[in-house]
Amino acid sequence: MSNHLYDALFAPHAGSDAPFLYVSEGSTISYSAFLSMAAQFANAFKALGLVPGDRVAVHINKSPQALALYAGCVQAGVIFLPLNTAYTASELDYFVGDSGAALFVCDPSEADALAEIAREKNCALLTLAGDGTGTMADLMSKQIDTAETAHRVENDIAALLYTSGTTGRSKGAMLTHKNLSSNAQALVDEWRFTSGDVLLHALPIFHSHGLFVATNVMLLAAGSMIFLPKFDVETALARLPDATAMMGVPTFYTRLLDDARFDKDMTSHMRLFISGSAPLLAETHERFAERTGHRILERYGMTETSMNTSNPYIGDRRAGTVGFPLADVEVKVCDPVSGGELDRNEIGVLEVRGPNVFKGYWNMPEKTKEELRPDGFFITGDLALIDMDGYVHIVGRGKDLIISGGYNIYPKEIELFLDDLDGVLESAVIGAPHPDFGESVIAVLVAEPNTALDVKAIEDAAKRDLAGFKRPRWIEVVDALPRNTMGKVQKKLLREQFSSVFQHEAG
Ligand code: MLC
Ligand code: AMP
Repeated sequence: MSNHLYDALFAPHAGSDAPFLYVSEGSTISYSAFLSMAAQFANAFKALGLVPGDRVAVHINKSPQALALYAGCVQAGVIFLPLNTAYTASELDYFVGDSGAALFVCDPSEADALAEIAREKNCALLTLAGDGTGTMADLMSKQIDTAETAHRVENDIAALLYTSGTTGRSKGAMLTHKNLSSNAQALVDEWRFTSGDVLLHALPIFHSHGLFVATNVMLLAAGSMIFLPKFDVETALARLPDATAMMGVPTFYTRLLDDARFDKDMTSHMRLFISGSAPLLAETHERFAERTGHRILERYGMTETSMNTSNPYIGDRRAGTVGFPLADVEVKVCDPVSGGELDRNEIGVLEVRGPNVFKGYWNMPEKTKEELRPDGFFITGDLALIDMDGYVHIVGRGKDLIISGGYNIYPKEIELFLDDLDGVLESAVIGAPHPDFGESVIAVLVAEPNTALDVKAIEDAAKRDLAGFKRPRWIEVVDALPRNTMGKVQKKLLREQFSSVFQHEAG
């Protein structure tokens, strides 16, 4: 049976003994071994009674098995829903409930804490640890290693990726088989990936960057990946000599530059360094070029669209720009009020259209309508201009968003959480420049009348309920929030006031 994404990314590797994943030194997983694991997962889903279109939520550590579980979902036609490993139980409760997941796969260490959520949501709970053990692993190991591939067409949903929203409620972006296959193809072509490439893969695999940009591209190119559980400078430096390319968020590159061993000699064999998910400072781009002789190739994308633009592989990679639209992707800069297209060099909201643009938000037709125009253009919420040479510059955000180390944080979500705490009258959450994470989170709080705020209790509550990267790293208690004549909190003033609080934090 035909399955659009499986046929594009996985089926061509049947019977191939070529290396796919270099796990630790000396341990390699071939393409055929990987496909066998995927088929066992697909059979395990069937054994659990899952049918195409069901959602499988996963909250597990990065491992070859975790990646094979994604492949198994595609083969079985079930929708893959990966979740940030930093999420706490109270955050997970929403995703499992909203998606109506039929199966929730978590790390064994958290199975007890999540059992109640699974029971309430009427969803099966199985476990998979980073070392490949757990009840999901037990079930899959009992299955045969070939599976029937479920019939899926271009417009069927392959994955549901939650992205936070300005209203504080996360939205599940529905990504279709065609969204993912077309974007992988455009990137392989643009970046010239081939079966000779070895990608240093140190990104998490629960987001678009590590899962789709990195993994799907390498699958399509039939290349291989040095598959690291997470990014750390020591391991990256040790494994870099075996790689030809690397993808990362800007924090990866600033951390590497902070290490004197990272120099021309260490990188002379590399073909390509790619950056995205957050703005790469022009200064970092230049420092990198000076130190290594390589110009980092910066690209721009979003969960809802996968990748939209890229600096050129051949040609001028310009610092501070995100390059040109990818093949088949249209971009335009529009007036935020009228929606009319603006001229070159004028700043407005970036809109994109193409086969990469998602199908809409899960169970949120109204939200979908607000952001996806009837003619197919998606309103990104990013402020941009297109210069006279056609390069796109992301110059700011129309949406209230903080990006810390490549993770998005929507202030509204944190404000709703803080406002609910004892003694807090109101709060404003802002981002400030951070030398390691690019930006980091500040909470400005106002206490209820005649109340002394217990900041330690607030920190403890944040630790319990919020993923680590979302927690305010600086809390300030003030008498009142600055407001304009309309009563709106003037975050710009707060950003100015607290702009240097992280200045001296080490990377
Ligand atoms: C971890 N911590 C962070 C953080 N990551 N704090 C702020 N911002 C972050 N990004 C906190 C933890 O909660 C913990 O806090 C402490 O730092 C140490 O945790 P760690 O796991 O050891 O951190 P570290 O390994 O240093 O992680 C930093 C990082 C990682 C930059 C390597 O965050 C990372 O891999 N980021 C990549 C994000 C990414 O893939 N984004 C793509 C999104 S897709 P405490 O208090 O508990 O000690 C997308 C579309 C597109 O945006 O265009 O690509
Ligand atoms: P996410 O919601 O995690 O998909 O994050 C997408 C957002 O990250 C975009 O809307 C941009 O604001 C930002 N982003 C991604 N890549 C870049 C980049 N190269 N430069 C600036 N911002 C970026």
